[in-house]
Amino acid sequence: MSGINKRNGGNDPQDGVVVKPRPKTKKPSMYRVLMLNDDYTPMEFVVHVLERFFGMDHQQATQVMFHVHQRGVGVCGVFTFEVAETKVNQTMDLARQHQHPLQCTIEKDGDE
Ligand code: TYC
Repeated sequence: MSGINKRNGGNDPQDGVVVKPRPKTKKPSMYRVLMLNDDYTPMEFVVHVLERFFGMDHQQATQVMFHVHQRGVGVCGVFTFEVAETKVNQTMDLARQHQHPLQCTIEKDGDE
């Protein structure tokens, strides 16, 4: 027998098998940012926030604002936790500066 490491006469069926490496990465959990309706925040302010912090065009932002106005709550977007948290803080800080009671919250996205 040639070779010092052959334990089975050089007949191991796994010899030469190339195993595809499985990347040990996980997709990050995703989080929805929800916007809540209230009776006082002006519609134009909500549209402005959706454009400025959530990257929507005017038409999208108007659609989402009306959805929230009519249904009470709506999704502004789905992000990793830190991004979601930043957008919520930016929104609520600006609302506070303008003395609007606008609220948004984060919830874990169901389907990952
Ligand atoms: N309901 C508000 C109004 O009639 C508008 C509004 C929409 C406020 C969406 C908050 O998340 C909101 N002025």
